[in-house]
Amino acid sequence: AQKLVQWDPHDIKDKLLEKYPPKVARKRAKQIMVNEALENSTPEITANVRTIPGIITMRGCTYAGCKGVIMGPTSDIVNLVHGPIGCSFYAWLTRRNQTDAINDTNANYITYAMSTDMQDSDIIFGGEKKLKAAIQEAYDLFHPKAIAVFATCPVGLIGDDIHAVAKEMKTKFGDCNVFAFSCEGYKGVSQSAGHHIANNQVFTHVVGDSDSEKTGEYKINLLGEYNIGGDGFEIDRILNKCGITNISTFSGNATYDKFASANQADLSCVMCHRSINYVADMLETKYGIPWIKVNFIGAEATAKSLRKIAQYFNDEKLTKKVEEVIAQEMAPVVAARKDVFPRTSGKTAMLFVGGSRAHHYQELFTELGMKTLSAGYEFAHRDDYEGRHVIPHLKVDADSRNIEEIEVSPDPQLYKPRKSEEEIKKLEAEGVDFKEYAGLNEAMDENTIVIDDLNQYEAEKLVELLKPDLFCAGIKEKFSIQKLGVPMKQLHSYDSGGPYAGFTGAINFYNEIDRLVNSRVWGYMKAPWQENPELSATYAWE
Ligand code: CFM
Ligand code: HCA
Repeated sequence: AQKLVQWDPHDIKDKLLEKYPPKVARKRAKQIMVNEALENSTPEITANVRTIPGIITMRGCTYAGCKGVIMGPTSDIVNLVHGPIGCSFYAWLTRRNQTDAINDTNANYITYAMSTDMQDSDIIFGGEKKLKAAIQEAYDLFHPKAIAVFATCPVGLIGDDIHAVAKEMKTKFGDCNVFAFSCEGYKGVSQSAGHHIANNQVFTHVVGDSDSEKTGEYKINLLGEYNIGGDGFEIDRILNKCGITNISTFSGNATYDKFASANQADLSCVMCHRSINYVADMLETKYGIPWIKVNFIGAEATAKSLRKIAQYFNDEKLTKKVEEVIAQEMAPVVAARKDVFPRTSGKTAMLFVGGSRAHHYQELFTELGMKTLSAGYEFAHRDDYEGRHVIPHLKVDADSRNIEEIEVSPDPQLYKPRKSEEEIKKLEAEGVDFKEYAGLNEAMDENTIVIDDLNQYEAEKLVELLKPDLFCAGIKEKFSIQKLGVPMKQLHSYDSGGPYAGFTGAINFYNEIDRLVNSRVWGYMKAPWQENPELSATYAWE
């Protein structure tokens, strides 16, 4: 196996910046961090700032974060895009968020791309009439429980009042909730602002609106799980086996009624902190539902998360059941790991994904004995890198028209669990940290390189310099990396694979990664630096 014998992360950082004009290099330097222990401080990374114009970023826009990420997986809400057709077309079934064909309302609009198809004349004379007509058409066709309206860039620029239209139509129908999102793509610096706009509106317009009572001994919400490649199905399978009732996932395989019932849970479990942590806080503040951090990516992490849930409920029957399930599910996982480990251990990986997977997937690579050389997020905030020591927040006003960045420190008052303080202290003394959240920097080894908002140029340069055995990112990176002779695994869409969550998911992942990093096909390819040795890296390999 290839082994890096010379590794100076500072030198790598310099080489990544070498070609930039001085001003760009200065800015990018703050977003490239060598993960090392400093004498008096920890290294800080700049995150959640505007991409420098001219750079080909891996990021998406605010509309993508709102319409695609948070609301995209909802099955029985009509998601209507107010804008030119391209915005709808390019968001059509690209995220591999799976749904049950049949849900509690027997309605599933997931395969549709619904849009007002704005034309030049609508941009000049205003598009509100067209929007009203489209909402009416959707209502007449489907009689849905809810219609959600999404604004794309031109709508904000011409000033259509989508909230007034939504309100008017909701009043007119009486039996259909209509609400809108001012999620124009240009707002904010990335998808992250879109998550916030979506979550705020769901909390304001939907949560608490269910008229049916949810039953179950241990009722949880699963926040920040989007059922990509069926991950959510696997997590639900495990939770059901343990006797834990997941009443509402935000938003994998979600239905209107599931969102609406979130206020009935005993506990919220946060999976993707980046996209949703504030909903957990809002559920706690308004309804007194405490929350814990979980992670179901990685078999060990899954077991740990199940134990954490059981510890929260502090119930002997549940603890026993959880241990039984873990023992049963772990047996085939361990066997699968034993099989691939001799072939995967010692291999190296790089992970650049949106806001939490670059961290979560390191669990699976660790289980395979693989080392992550470099990783980073597209749009995370500093708390995702540094843990819950800093909480930069986006403040969005009630109808999501204005967004503003504020930085606040963690507010201990926000944590008001139903358990008594004494009980909490006792459990904490036993090593339970209900709000445990380590950032990416803390999770990674010394002398690795953490990079925020990686771009196309730096991705190729990194591969050329460090020649990892595997590169993980999204579709825009897929083929440029493979042309360098390095296998590439999509950790957004999972290519056509998955699930990778939970126990069955871990086995799927082990086998796929084994095949990828040991395939001989890459050896037949010539990367540019192999064809032209003068391009070759100055690093020695053995
Ligand atoms: Fe959370 Fe996600 Fe992610 Fe994300 Fe995304 Fe995604 Fe992602 Mo793509 S919510 S931050 S905005 S885990 S869509 S399911 S894969 S970038 S790392
Ligand atoms: C998004 C969605 C995305 C894109 C993935 C990719 C996803 O950010 O708009 O670039 O391959 O997971 O589908 O992150």
